[in-house]
Amino acid sequence: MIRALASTAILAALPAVASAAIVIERPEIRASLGAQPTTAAYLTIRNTGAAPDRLLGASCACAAMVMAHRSTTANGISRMSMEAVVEVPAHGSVAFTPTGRHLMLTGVKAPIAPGAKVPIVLRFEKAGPVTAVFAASATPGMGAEHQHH
Ligand SMILES: [Cu+2]
Repeated sequence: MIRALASTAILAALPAVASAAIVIERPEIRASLGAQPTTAAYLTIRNTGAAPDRLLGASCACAAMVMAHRSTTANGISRMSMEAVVEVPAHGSVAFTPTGRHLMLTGVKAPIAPGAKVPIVLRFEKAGPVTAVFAASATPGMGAEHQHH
């Protein structure tokens, strides 16, 4: 009860900025197998507004933690680093794909089956919380690796 009241107060305190400026495209989550405690999600964040915005965090009821990660490859060694803040330029977009940025879910509470619909809340500095429903695919990121413009 206290928790419900507190979150209502937080929502009410958010500035009434049009969250319509942020559009989530092609949300997709990699199905998790068995007791596998981590998985990844991919999407494109499009900012249709005239001002830049920033992704400050994400959360999912399905996992203990959701983080923005970036994979980079240097000298044949790939590594992952966490990005606390992801800039989304005005009239621009940021792609999370299997070869670059991704949302990393850790502490996944139950297996995510192919075809499942998983809501993830993305928290933006200006747009506030934006919920997108991620479709679970058994073949993660297929097609997303090829970016068409
Ligand atoms: Cu990662």
